[in-house]
Amino acid sequence: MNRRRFLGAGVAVLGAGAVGAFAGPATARLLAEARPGRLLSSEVPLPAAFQVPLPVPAVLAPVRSDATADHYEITQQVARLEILPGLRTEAWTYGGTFPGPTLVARSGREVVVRHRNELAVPTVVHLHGGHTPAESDGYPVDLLLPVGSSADRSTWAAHADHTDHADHPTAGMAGMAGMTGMTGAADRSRTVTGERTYAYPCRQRAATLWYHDHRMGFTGPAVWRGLAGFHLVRDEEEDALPLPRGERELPLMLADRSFAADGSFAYPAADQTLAVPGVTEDYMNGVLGDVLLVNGAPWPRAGVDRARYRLRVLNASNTRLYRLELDPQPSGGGALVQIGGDGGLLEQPIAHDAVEIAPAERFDLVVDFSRYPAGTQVRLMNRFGSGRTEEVMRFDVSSRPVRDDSTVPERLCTLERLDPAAAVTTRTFGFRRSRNAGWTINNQPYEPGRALARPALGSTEIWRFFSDVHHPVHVHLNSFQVLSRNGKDPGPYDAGWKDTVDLRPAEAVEVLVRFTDYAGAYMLHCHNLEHEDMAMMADFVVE
Ligand SMILES: [Cu+2]
Repeated sequence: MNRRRFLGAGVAVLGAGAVGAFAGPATARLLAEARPGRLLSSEVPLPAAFQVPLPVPAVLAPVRSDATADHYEITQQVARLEILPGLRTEAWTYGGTFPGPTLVARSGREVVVRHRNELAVPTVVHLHGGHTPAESDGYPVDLLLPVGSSADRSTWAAHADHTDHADHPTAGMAGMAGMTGMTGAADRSRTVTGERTYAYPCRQRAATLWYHDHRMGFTGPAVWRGLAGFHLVRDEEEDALPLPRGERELPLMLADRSFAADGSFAYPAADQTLAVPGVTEDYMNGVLGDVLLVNGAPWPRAGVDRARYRLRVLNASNTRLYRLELDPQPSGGGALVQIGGDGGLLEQPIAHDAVEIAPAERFDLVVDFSRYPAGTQVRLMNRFGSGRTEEVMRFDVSSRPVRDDSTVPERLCTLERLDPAAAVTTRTFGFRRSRNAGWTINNQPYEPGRALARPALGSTEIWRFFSDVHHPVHVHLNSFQVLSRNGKDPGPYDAGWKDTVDLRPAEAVEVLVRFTDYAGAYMLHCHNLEHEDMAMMADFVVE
């Protein structure tokens, strides 16, 4: 698609938007409560809640291991899954399942994943939260073209292109190397056909990461159709803690989806052939599904012992924000004991009654079900939802006598605190809808190769993000620490190392980030996937 068409789409949306681009103070107050997205209703009857057991994604076995690395292979393929009972849904999957298989990595041991693309569309794999060299980070035009599609590269290139060069046969790939601001470090000749090997050195602490599609302009529909999975990193520091483990450690991928009459995933793409990025006007502020899936199952239930469980909660929804709360609450409250966030363990646990989680954020929570009488049915609620979207899943507390040796120590680890005085500069990034260019950062729609920042390798900077409406802001390469929210202390969900921070309407959040180990072109972007696809991304180049 060319720039003219893209801008045209943006203008049409602005005309229809209920939310103004530059809201005044009164509007801003109204927006402070508003959450993004529009509900897309399914065309099939929704199943009753708590009927299907909670699935746990299988852990992928390496195809081989050597002294320094574990090697994996994943085939991206269409699979017909039974997500709603009695219906078949064609999904785009990693390895035939949704979520994809869970990779379990050891800190300091390299993970090498060979992805083979047997889908009908190009893909890009991003390891979210990974501390990854640029060439394996999933830069959004580093396409992995479908197997056997080499003769047709120019078609895919045009699909990925938001620029004026769409009529040029190499647009979207190597052709972008000629664009303004392109550096040698961001050589855009990394499109390949059939297979790509991503290498993750994994020089990072234990944390809940996830991998998902990141193709420019099409991340929303690709993730919606199923391209997401867990990637856990473990280390000795965490292993030494007496946390719940084994069957009492559950990854929970939250994702809302909608279904068409034939059981397929419904998604309001501007162009159902996915030749043009973005969604129809009504869904410019994001797509909300009316079916809540946990690990790919609608409103599942899980039998639990009267014991502590570690719940690694990931919000893999395109747009939906959740306020998670247990119902009933155990007497005394504080049921959701947060032990970690996006970037791994917190220094000390934080007991929450409720946890607010924006797209792409992770909360590592310990829940002690022995605080409930045997037989209690404990619902995980989403207090930001209504009707069917207010319920997420249910835990059924068993009556069988069990042993639980786990505890949550008062001190979980020693966290390095980044020092604001060490910051060499402060940069400001405004996340706003622009009058003439869709969703933008500093009024600029995304253009590969145009860097909005060039931090020096090894340096620490303060990045200040501000918003018009809700934007969950994600920075690649390094985790950050939240310094302030609206000039005040960080909020209750900002603790520890994070890689995604939720900006509420008309907020300013300052984070401290240190750029380590790898030079090259990386991204910062909104993780509302519809905003991301409609150009709310920017490059930064570490040099
Ligand atoms: Cu956004």
